[in-house]
Amino acid sequence: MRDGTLSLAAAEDLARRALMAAGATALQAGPTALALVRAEADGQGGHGLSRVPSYVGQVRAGKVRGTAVPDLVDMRPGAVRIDAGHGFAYPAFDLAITALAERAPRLGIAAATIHRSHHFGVAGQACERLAEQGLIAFVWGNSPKAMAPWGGAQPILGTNPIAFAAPMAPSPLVIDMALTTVARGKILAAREVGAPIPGDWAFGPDGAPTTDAALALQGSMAPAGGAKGAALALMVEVMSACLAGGALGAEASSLFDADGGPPDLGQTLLALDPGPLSGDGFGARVAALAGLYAEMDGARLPGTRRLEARARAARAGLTPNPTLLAEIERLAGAA
Ligand code: PYC
Repeated sequence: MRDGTLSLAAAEDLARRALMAAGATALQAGPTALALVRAEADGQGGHGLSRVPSYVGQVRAGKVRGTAVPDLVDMRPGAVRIDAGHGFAYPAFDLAITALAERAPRLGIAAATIHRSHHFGVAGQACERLAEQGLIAFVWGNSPKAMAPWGGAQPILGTNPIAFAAPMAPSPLVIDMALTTVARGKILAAREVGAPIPGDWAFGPDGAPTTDAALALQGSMAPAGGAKGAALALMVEVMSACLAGGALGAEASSLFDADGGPPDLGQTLLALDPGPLSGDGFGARVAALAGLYAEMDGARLPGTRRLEARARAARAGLTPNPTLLAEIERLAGAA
């Protein structure tokens, strides 16, 4: 380490050791540390190393079962159901990705649901890994309540991210979005410094738009795209909690603290082989579409900034906030 800068391998090792010191097995800690470091490298700090202290607290409290072994049940040739066992989501995602990468090319299409699950971080990561293997992928996952239905005032829907990826040269096209206008972390940060928030980020407890961060945190997050975002969040709830058999966002415990029982969230992955469905023309059509973006001044394909951040992190390493780094080192027994 130099000036608080860590290589990606060192950051992964540190996060893994912090999780294992709390009681997580290598099977749980390994994929979790890797996913957090990938998120951090991709510029998604809210799903990155900042999660280590709260993950550690949840393992210590038993809210996350650090010894869980995800279990896959074959329901149909193209349908698998995975029990994450109240462990971290990432080992269950590894199992799902391996199963879909084998089944979708053979069957044309395959799906996996994950239940008794937890925070799954950057939704696009799983889709990207499937797209790297030549598959189109979708992921839907619910999260604890943060957003009211359109017209209502009480939050019952989560941020409910949806992600999509497709094979494309030189890197897969990845589209990944939570369905709130902004991440809750931005409102927390505004409250910390007593700053107002833009009027389209959140509603107060009375359902009216607010610029007061403290009121917003007692109310609900604004859906991205108004009524359409709220409707998409409902779709995600059906595709994840209902389809996988998990807790609704309205029922799930927080992903940030060690209070309450396991959040019991659900996630669904769908993989399609574009070859047979497109008469083998998919790659050429996607290249033509990407070409239209490349020719237009100012047009940016989704994911461009993510790839730039990733390349920078691979070259220069990660420089986490010094207080956070000291805390993770303490948790890992390295300081
Ligand atoms: O991006 O909001 C999000 C999210 C919630 C759970 C996993 N990702």
